[in-house]
Amino acid sequence: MPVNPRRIRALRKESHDSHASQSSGPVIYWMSRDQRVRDNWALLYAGELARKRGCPLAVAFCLAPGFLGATEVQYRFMLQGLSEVADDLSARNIPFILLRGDPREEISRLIEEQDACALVCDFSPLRDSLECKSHVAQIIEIAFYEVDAHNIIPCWLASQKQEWAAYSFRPKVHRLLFEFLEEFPALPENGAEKNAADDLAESSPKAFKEDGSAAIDWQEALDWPAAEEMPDAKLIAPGERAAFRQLDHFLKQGLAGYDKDRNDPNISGQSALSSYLHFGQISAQRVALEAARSGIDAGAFLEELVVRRELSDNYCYYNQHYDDVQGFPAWALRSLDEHSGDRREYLYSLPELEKAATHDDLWNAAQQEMLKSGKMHGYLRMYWAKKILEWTATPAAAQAAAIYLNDRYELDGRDPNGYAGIAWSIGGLHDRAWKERAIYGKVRYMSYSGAKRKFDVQAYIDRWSP
Ligand code: FAD
Ligand code: FO1
Repeated sequence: MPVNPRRIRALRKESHDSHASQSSGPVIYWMSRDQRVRDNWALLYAGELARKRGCPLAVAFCLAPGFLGATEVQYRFMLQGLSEVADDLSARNIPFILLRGDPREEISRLIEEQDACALVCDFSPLRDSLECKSHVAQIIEIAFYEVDAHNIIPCWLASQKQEWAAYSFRPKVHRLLFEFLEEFPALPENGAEKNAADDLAESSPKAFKEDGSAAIDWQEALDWPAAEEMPDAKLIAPGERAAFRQLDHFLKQGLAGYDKDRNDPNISGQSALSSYLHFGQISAQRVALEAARSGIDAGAFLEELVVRRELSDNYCYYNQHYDDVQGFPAWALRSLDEHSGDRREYLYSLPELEKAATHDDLWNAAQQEMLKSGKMHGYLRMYWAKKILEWTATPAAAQAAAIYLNDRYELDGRDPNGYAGIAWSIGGLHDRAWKERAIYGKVRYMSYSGAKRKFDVQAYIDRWSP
């Protein structure tokens, strides 16, 4: 079954006067956001193109140091996942090429070196990623296609404009789910083109060790001083297989109680899939299919996984100010501005926040949870970001601090969900106006006493305080 053409858009059409149409090289899938072999529409489409053209398929990943403030911790998680990707591709005779440097240069050089006949990439709404692809599209001469392999409904189809809230986005999503929430076909092997693929693997930069195994030495690959961040962090296991184990565990143990338990930070009531989803180590569409087939009422979970998650992509794609205060809705920006002169009882510097050294033991515990596990509980992320608004000089400073900490310490950070979640907490994005109060204006407020009514705050503090 061919990939639904509505998932694909051409970033550069094939020009028949160029040498590209006679090229004998591979179709290259430039993997970035969707770092998996199973259930990957971009990889499936690249395979489809390769079969049609009778040429081999290869996958390239360009390791770009310092991506949006990520540290060694996140790179290690990502590279361990990529090592599994390389193994799984190798089992299907598909070469995996690990590049290092600026993708603008590295991808175009690879195309030339390999005499590639077409390029396929996955989709991200983030600025750097869009700019990078648009640059590559301008300098290469072969056909270049983008496939939204991250969202169930391609971001540009789900809505053609920025949606103001879940209520306006939800009906659009539900209408299109019928078409897009479909089962994935299996990925065929590089078959008749195997010899060409072997040649390509021989000549391409090595993502494989001398013994032929595909493991990536992340330390070697990173080649920059080890970061001091999160030295004792106990992180979840990386990779596609670990992601499937977590999904299985959640379907059996967590889904039935999700609606009730997800807001209690003392219970593992959430799916804990966000880091796997962020790095594309599991497909949201696979998670949605399995949840929908489980026979359990998955409505509340699918609302988060599909509507809220894809709404974040919608925000970042259509609002170029997704990470500054200009991205906030006008009512919130105006209201925050009116309260910009309000007295702040506490003012903390970024290092004080970073070290979890505030007067608020619940906030400190949430910050510690992030430092020690690479994942703060969802309920506390809202409280955490809102308190930063209360304790910094301006909403802009609060947003910048929240983004810095979120992107540096969360495994799932540097994601549209993070920029939207922070803009929701600090700037009223996708929310409505609430009762006006100091500093927050009409932006929704959250309090320590409110948290105490929801869950056992002391138990959480005892668990995460040093
Ligand atoms: P579950 O509750 O099991 O949900 C399943 C999936 O649905 C999540 O993995 C995620 O992909 C999606 N989802 C859940 N809640 C939301 C939401 N509110 N908005 C959009 N998608 C959602 N999420 C990130 O993935 N990365 C971030 O950097 C991030 N930063 C956040 C910062 C703040 C201030 C706030 C308020 C929220 C942030 N979120 C972020 C959204 C949400 O808190 C996390 O996705 C969720 O807690 C991850 O845990 P889980 O996978 O166990 O979620
Ligand atoms: N994608 C890449 O193509 N190359 C990278 O070096 C890279 C690093 C990276 C580090 C942390 C992180 O959270 C994501 C990273 N990604 C990288 C993935 C991807 O580009 C992003 O997830 C998307 O752009 C987010 O929309």
